Amino acid sequence: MTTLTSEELERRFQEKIDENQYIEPKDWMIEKYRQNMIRQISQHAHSEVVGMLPEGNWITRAPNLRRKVALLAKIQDEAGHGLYLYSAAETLGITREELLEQLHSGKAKYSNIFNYPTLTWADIGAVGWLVDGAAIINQVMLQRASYGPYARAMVRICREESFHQRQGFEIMLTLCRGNAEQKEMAQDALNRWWWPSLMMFGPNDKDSPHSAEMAKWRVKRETNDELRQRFIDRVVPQADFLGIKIPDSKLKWNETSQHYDFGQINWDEFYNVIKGNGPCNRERLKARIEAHEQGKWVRDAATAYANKRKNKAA
Ligand code: FAQ
Repeated sequence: MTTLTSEELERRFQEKIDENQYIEPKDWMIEKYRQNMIRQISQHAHSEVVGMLPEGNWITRAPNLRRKVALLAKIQDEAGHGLYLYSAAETLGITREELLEQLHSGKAKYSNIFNYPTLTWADIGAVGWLVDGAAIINQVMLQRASYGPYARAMVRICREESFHQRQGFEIMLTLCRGNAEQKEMAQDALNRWWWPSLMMFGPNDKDSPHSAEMAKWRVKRETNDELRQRFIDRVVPQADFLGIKIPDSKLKWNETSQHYDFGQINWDEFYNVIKGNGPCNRERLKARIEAHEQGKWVRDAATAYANKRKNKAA
């Protein structure tokens, strides 16, 4: 049996990626790739789970039964996304307990967007329309990410997110076709969610430390700025259709580039939020930790039941 040198293993690893083959859990991989996949997949999982909180806030106050059922279903989908993604991260050799510990201790990040409050029912429309809309644009790309379990999880997640996006847009449409006060609520939600949604794509390419490696490993097949631009180009006509105004005085169609030009993103706000100082960071982490503690009896019961079955089978 020939033993491959680490250079040879690295060369074969990169070749596989360049040929668009998936890297699977049992395959040899560069340690830095493994660590970065754990970072990204777990942050993504945490985002799905923390992302349930701002919407959960409105389940009891949804304006009618149909809205309540759709919102409940959407939030349950997000829980499911979190679970697929935690499972995908676990295939890289980290345990669920370690992943949760990283979230609860504040070591692991989750998306900036979930640190903003949902103040009115229109915010539920804006979250579906803009937040899920941004998530889909990023995740459609990730369906072709080089790590097999992550890419496959993305396929189902994208299908569900597209229902979420339409659910949000329909809420916005209903409000915009309603009375003046309802339309004002929709406009106010757009004003507050627009800029944080643009930040979801991450820093500008020139300030994105992980982009070069993630592109080389074909996790990122498009850059933060390219995806952000696609989102803007897609959403502006939708806002026009709704009859509400995107809060950016610099927003303008550019005939030459065939894209919308847009104003400066407040990156100080972004870094402040992801460092833990956004409007709701503390509240979100507190809610997650409490939910984890209150769920201990369920985990204990499931473990006791699994042990009982194992002992019976032995
Ligand atoms: N929020 O070098 P880059 C959803 C951090 S799912 C917080 O560009 P990268 C569904 C980044 O981690 C939404 N932190 O990093 C839903 C890094 O810090 P680190 C979640 C951010 O990884 C809807 C530093 O900045 N989606 O919404 C953010 O190459 C409604 C430098 O950045 C995903 O997680 C941010 N937005 O690119 C659920 C998608 N952006 O780790 C409920 C998967 C950057 O060194 C309700 N993730 N940072 O400490 C990705 O595609 C990438 O990780 C990016 C960032 C594009 C987010």
